[in-house]
Amino acid sequence: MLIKKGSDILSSEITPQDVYLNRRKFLTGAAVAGAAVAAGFGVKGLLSPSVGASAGQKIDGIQKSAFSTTEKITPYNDVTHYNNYYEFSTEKEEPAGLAKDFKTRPWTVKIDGAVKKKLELDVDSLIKLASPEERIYRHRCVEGWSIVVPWVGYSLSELIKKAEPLGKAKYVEFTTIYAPNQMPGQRRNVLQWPYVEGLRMDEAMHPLALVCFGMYGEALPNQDGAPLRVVIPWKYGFKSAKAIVRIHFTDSQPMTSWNLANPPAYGFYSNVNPNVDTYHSQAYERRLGEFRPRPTQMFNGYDQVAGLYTGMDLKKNY
Ligand SMILES: Nc1nc2c(c(=O)[nH]1)N[C@H]1C(S)=C(S)[C@@H](COP(=O)(O)O)O[C@H]1N2
Ligand SMILES: [Mo]
Repeated sequence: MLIKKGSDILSSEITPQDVYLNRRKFLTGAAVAGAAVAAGFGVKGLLSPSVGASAGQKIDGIQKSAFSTTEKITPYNDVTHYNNYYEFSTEKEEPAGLAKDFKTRPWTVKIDGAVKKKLELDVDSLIKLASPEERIYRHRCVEGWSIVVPWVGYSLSELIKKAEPLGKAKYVEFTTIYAPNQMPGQRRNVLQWPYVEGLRMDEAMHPLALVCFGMYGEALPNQDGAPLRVVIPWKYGFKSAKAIVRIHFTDSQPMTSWNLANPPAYGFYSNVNPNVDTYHSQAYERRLGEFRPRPTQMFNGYDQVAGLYTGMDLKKNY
């Protein structure tokens, strides 16, 4: 078997409150250590000028978006030191360090399958295809924590349109880079590699679906998915694949890494839904940095997507 049973994976994901609290203490320590390094070297990235060409670089000309929430933004240090990124580690504190030297340039994104125009785009030209917007979104992990992040990107539909999808393109599949020499997690069979996630075409075309290359006004840090990821705010976090190298259009529903690992826990749709418990109860969530659980909202509060699911039983199509 190449794939571990779902139960093996899930045991590493459970975050009881005591563990959570210890991690919070850890995060505070990490912030101090990070500050010391920054102070010592003055310039970010001075240690490895050839890698992560633009990680942390300021993005110019960012427009505000009407889709942004006015809720309190989660501190940068939490969002960059508490990550799910199994290509690097199943421990949330580890991707920040392990992804430090990950090479994000040169980087090509292939757009293919059921499209009129197959494209191979250098990531820096892809980024320039539309003007960057700041989208402050709630982001809900299926494990029960949530964050509010000022992502930078543009609607995925803008990119999809450039490839002119054919009528038979009913689904879109996103594939993360496969680079086991750089990604230690890919040398272990915790998930099927490369990481694959997917959306139905109308979901991908919804203006809320974001192709993302920055956050907090700067290029994405490696641990958050540099150089390019998607952010689908009404779905659980794992639908938002990081470090994408391929966008592929198909006529049938793609198999996804998480669904393969544990079908009862991770459905294809994975819309945030407090009424459907997957492996974890989904009724409440805890915002990073807060202690009082808050009720989870249907579609993570993004009611404007409800029309995509009219007539569907969302208990069956979890
Ligand atoms: N390639 C890849 N993408 C991924 C993951 C991953 O392990 N690998 N984890 C997912 C999960 S479970 C979550 S919650 C979000 C976390 O994004 P963040 O670290 O930027 O908060 O990334 C998603 N995208
Ligand atoms: Mo997640």
